[in-house]
Amino acid sequence: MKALRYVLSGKPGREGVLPLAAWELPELLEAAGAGEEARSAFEAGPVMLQTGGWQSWTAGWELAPGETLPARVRLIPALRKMSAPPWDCGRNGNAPAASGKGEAAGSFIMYLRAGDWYLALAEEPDEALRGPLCFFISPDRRHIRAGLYCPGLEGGGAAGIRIFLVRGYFALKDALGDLYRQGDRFAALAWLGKRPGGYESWYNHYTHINEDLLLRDLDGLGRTGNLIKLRYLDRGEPAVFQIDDGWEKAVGEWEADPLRFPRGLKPLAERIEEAGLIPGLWLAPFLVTRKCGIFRNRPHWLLREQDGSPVKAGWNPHWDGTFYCLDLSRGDVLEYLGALMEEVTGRWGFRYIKLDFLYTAFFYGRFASGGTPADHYHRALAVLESRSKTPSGLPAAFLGCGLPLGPSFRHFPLSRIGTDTRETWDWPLARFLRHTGRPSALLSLKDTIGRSFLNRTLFINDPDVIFLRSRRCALTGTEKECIALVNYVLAGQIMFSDNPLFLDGEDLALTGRISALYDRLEGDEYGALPLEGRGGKPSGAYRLISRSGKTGGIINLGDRPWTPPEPLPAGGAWLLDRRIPGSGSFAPRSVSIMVWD
Ligand code: 9PG
Repeated sequence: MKALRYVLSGKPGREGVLPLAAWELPELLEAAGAGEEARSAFEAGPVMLQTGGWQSWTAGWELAPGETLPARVRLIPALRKMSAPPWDCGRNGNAPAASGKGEAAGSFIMYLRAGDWYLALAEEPDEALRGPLCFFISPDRRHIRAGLYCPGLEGGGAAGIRIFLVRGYFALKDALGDLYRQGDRFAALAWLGKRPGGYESWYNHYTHINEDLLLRDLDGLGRTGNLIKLRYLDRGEPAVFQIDDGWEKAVGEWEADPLRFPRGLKPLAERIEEAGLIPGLWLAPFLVTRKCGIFRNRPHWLLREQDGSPVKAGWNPHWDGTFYCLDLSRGDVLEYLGALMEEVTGRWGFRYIKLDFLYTAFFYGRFASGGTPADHYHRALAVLESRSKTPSGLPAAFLGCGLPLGPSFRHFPLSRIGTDTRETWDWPLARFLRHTGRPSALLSLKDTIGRSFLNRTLFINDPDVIFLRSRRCALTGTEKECIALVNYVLAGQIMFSDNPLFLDGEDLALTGRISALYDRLEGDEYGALPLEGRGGKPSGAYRLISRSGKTGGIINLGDRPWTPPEPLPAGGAWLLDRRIPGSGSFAPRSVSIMVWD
């Protein structure tokens, strides 16, 4: 493993990026100590690229040779701010960009893969974090530049990059696990159980929540044969009941909406505790919308562009469109954040806090006290995390979401690693807009697979929820099964957002079957590797592998049946067989699993 260290000097250039290094692929292979076999694998190709991804909702899957992500979204440019890195967004979302034409943008940990060889470039974990680190990879994957996103840097500090070559998916996980291990990074979350999980309100009600509805859901969880009852409540495992977006007066005004929650949230948190669950709450602490009091009464708290207009942080149809972010360099803003957490955890008693839209801290603007976004982010998180005890002295856990992965892995070992899922396979309108961070079951699965190498090495990966319901859900049984199993084997948290009282006989039968499969699959570690289709193009199918080698299979996310060029190794028995009867092809949008004992 080669360690490179850069002392930071000079001023960051265009879009806030300070150039660090540029290499040709053979130089990197050399630095990583590649032998003849690895070199020829990269020479022969195809070379797949994992960009690492800037934040939870940035595309996290491997890109094929020449493949790039759209440089623009259509119609609503601010949407791009919710997936592309700030150094590639410009002021409105669409360009200018630090990436050159056709270059793919990476961040934090990236790798190039040729067959089972992984050439990885990873941010040095022990350096003072001034970054994030950004990578720019040419379409032919032979030219790679590295830089540090640090607009406002006045000099000082250092950055480091580790370069290494490993063979095999699990060797990659082990190398990263060793590199980023700081004691047992997940020990503090042990009280959430072996696999954190539970109920959240988002996909059941979206923003349309109120006290009665949530109490009905809470009560329902204990009364039907739903997944949370089967796997958590009946087994004495801790389970979360998390209230998502919709409880607040406005995004940026974190008081309970008096019409929906006339008694406030404290009584609700108490009821959740009484029911034996862990009360959880969603917050986007760095955001402001036009509807919130801060926007009107404390306009000086908003981060602003040089011309004084508020920095756009994204666009959300559930709120009032464009939203903005706070100036985290201000002492009074940090005090506000501290007081907010004091309220939520210290007084109301929530102890599973979903902190969302954290990437917004990295937009650059006229910071009141200078400095870089990273400086202010780490300080703001320290404030949020310091108020993390309930009135009875219990610790709170945080779930990071929409979070920049590199700057956050130390703070949020439990984090979302992909886009939002959806109760439809994809979302054609958002796809038309070219929004790669769109809510979509398909994209969420691609992220869960693509970022599985981070699961239990850097994060307990939250893949977003699974669906087992048929009401208000357009997913087929095979699709639901595929999501439920992929999320289980390749990520680390299982959340559920169905109405427990509206599950019909078929839903409960599916639930029972999935739970039994979970039992069978427990205790091993899994990965999934993209399979090539015709002409080296991605086929949409993946080979499922396990560390023990005893379990494997095929995940087919494609819309067509997929025929493997060669059969799975002989001697196995199907645990789940989704081949199309009479043909050797795997059904579209399905997972099939085989075991070899
Ligand atoms: C609440 C939601 C849920 C969800 C979060 C986050 O890019 N987008 O269009 C986009 C829409 C919604 C969104 C993220 C991105 O959802 O991930 O779990 O908490 O906020 O508003």
